[in-house]
Amino acid sequence: MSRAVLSIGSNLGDRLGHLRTAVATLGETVRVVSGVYETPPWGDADQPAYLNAAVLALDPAASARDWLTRARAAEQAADRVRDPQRRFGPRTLDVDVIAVWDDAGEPVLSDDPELTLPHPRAHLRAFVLRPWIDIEPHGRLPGHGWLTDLLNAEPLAGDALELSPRPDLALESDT
Ligand code: PH2
Ligand code: MG
Ligand code: MG
Repeated sequence: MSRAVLSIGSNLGDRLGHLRTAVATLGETVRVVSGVYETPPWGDADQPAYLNAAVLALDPAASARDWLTRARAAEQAADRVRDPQRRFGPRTLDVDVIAVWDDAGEPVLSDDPELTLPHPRAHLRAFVLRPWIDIEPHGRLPGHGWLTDLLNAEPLAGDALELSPRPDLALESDT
């Protein structure tokens, strides 16, 4: 299982610095990094705006679980503190495994509650799909279809208009 799309987001402290920590922690697996978007908070309005981006990572040896382990390691590196009372609340760094493909290019499907694949809410989140389109313009979300179709149709089309590209905030991989 070798290819993963990860969504990264931050809305506390040094937001860009935390996204950079994510890319640095994922290290050599990182192949492409999207642009950075400023996005209104989804799910819980009473929190600061997020910076969001997406990462395409490759590692022929990695299982789907390995991507989750790496995502958590990156969150730890940004001193993420989880608030069990506020599932969609503010965070220094969130790294979500959105989709994984195996060596044959087939999407990995999982209904494990700890790692559901594809991510069960990705098709509802413009802040996930818009950065992903940057790095895979012809990408598909397994089970849902073309990324561009999802983003351009309701219910996401309105949300997509509220995302602001931040070309002044570049996220480059050092690797
Ligand atoms: N993440 C959340 C909750 N709400 N809103 C935006 N704009 N971006 C996020 O990454 C985000 C959110 C929980 O993971
Ligand atoms: Mg998340
Ligand atoms: Mg998360």
